[in-house]
Amino acid sequence: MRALIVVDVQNDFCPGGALAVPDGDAVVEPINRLASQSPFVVATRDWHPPDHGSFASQGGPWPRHCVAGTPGAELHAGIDRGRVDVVVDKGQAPDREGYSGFEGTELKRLLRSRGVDAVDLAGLALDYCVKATALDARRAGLAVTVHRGATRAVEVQPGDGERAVEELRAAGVEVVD
Ligand code: VGL
Ligand code: ZN
Repeated sequence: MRALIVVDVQNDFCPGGALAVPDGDAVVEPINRLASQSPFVVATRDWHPPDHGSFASQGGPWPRHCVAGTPGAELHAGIDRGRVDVVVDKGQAPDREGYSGFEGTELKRLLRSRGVDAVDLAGLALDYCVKATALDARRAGLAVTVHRGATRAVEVQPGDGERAVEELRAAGVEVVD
């Protein structure tokens, strides 16, 4: 059984958002296509407390983003919510990065309980939360396919997206267009 994991397609990661990923909203249409062909769809949300340790105000690397309950933390309005079976919120512990959808969540148990043995991944950002979620999915023993055209990278450093792809492939993740 396959599942699609849609990673963090939230307003704050899209153009105009607090931590906009270049061209971030371009993932919406390909994700809706993937979701329409997927028997089970999970959407993760970065869902931080207002004093999250990753925020610059707390000495972290990022501007304040995806504060739980704010409009910036909502899924992009273009995502077909009717296709999303479960929303998993992550990044809630103030002192942990929480990039991976598996970190501090029920995601592994959820997939197990549905008999999922293979996951398709898409969303934002390729070089952070998509990568971390894909690597944890491999560690959980799942077959993992990342749909690169349905992701975008932050690229704090130019080339981070390409390096993420290499790291994923080295870990046994299939990366397709
Ligand atoms: C993310 C930076 C900070 C992501 C989340 O979703 O890739 N990146 N928090
Ligand atoms: Zn975050």
